[in-house]
Amino acid sequence: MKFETLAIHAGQEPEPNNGAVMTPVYFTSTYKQNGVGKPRQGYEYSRTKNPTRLALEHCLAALEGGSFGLAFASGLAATDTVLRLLNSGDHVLAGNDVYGGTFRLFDKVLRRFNLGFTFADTTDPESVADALTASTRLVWLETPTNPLLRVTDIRAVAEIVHAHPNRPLLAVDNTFATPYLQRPLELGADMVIHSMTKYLGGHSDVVGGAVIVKDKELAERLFFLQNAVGAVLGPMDSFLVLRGIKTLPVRMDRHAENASVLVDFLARHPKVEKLIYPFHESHPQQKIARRQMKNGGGMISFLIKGGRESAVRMVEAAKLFTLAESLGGVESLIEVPAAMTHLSVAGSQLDVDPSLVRLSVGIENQDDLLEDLRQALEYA
Ligand code: P1T
Repeated sequence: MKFETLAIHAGQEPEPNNGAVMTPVYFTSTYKQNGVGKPRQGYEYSRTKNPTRLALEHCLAALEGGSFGLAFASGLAATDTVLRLLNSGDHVLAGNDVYGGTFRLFDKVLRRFNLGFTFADTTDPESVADALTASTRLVWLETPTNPLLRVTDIRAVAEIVHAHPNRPLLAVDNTFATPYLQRPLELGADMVIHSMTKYLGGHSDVVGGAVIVKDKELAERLFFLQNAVGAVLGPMDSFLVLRGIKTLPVRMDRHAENASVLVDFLARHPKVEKLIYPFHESHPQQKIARRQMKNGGGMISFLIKGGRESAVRMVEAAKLFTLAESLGGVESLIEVPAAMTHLSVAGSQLDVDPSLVRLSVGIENQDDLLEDLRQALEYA
C-alpha cells in the first residue's frame, strides 16, 4: 500500500470483539493470565506491551519502511534509550547543529557515564570520515537540522559509516522531515528517531518519541532496553499520535505550500538578513534536499537585521504566530532559538546566532500568515 493509505490503516484493524473502527485506548497496566507464566496473546504488563501502543508501533514501522517501531514517552526518552545500546568508553559522532536538548543529554548527562562525543559538520561527508575513531559505535544525524535547517546527504554518510571497520550504527533524527518527506532507512540508516511531539502528533497536544529499525537483532536489543528502562508512551498518548498520523500527508503538503509562500515573501523583505529554507535556491544543500525529500517542509529560519533586540521585538509583535517552543502542529509558532529552544547550547560549539528567528508554519490561511509576518517585521 502507498504512504497515504498506510498512514490511516497500518497496524490498525477494527476491534475483533465489537468492530470499533478506531483502535481503543487500552487503559490497563496488567492482563489476566491463563496460568502461571501463561499470558493470553502475549500481554503481561503494559510497560512491556500495550495494544494501543503496539498499533502505533506497527504503524510507525510501516511508514518509515522499517520492520519494528518502538514508542517512548518523549523524543529525548527515545534518544536516551538508543544511547543505552553503547558501553562505557564508546564514542559517538553527532552533527554540530542538533536540537539543544539532544546536545544537553549527550554533553551534560551521558558524558558522565564515560561516553565520548564529537560534534562535526555532517553536511560535509569528508568531515564525518575524519571524525570517526577506533571507538566510534554510533553516528547521530539530524537532517534537516534544528534550527539551522542544514541538510546532510544520508546515503553518502551511510556509505562512509558502514565502510568503517567498526561498522558503527547510523541513527537519523527524522523529526523535521517526517517519513512522508524522507525515509532514512531506505537511504542506508540503521535507526530512525522521532520526536512525535511534532509533526507525527501534529496538534501540539502530546509529547512522545519513537525509534524505528529494520534489523531484527537490533530491534530485540532496543525492545529489551525499552522494557528495562521503562520510558514508554502511555495508551492515551499513543492514541493521539495514531490519530494525528492519519492526516500526516495532507498536513505536510499544506505546511510546505504555506511555507513556500512565506519564503518568497521573506526572501525579498528588507529586514531579512539571511533566509534559510531547504528547497530555496540560496540553500547550500538545496540539491541534496530536493533529492532526498519530497518537499521543503514547514520550518523556516531567518536572521533578522538589528540583532537580538530586533528578533525579540518581532516575535513578541506576532499575533497569529504564537510565541512558543516546539513545532509541527497545525498552528503556526514563532520563537528565538538562542533564547528559547537552544538556550542549552549557549557558549558551546553549537551556539546559535541571537538574531535567528524560527517559524513553524502551520496550516492556516496563507494570507493571514503573510499579514501577520508583515506587521511583525514592521514592528521589528
Ligand atoms: O521534546 P521531545 O519530544 O523530547 O523531543 C526532543 C527533540 C528531538 N529531536 C528534535 C529534532 C527536536 O526538535 C526535539 C524537540 N524540539 C523542540 C522542543 C523544539 O522546539 O525545537
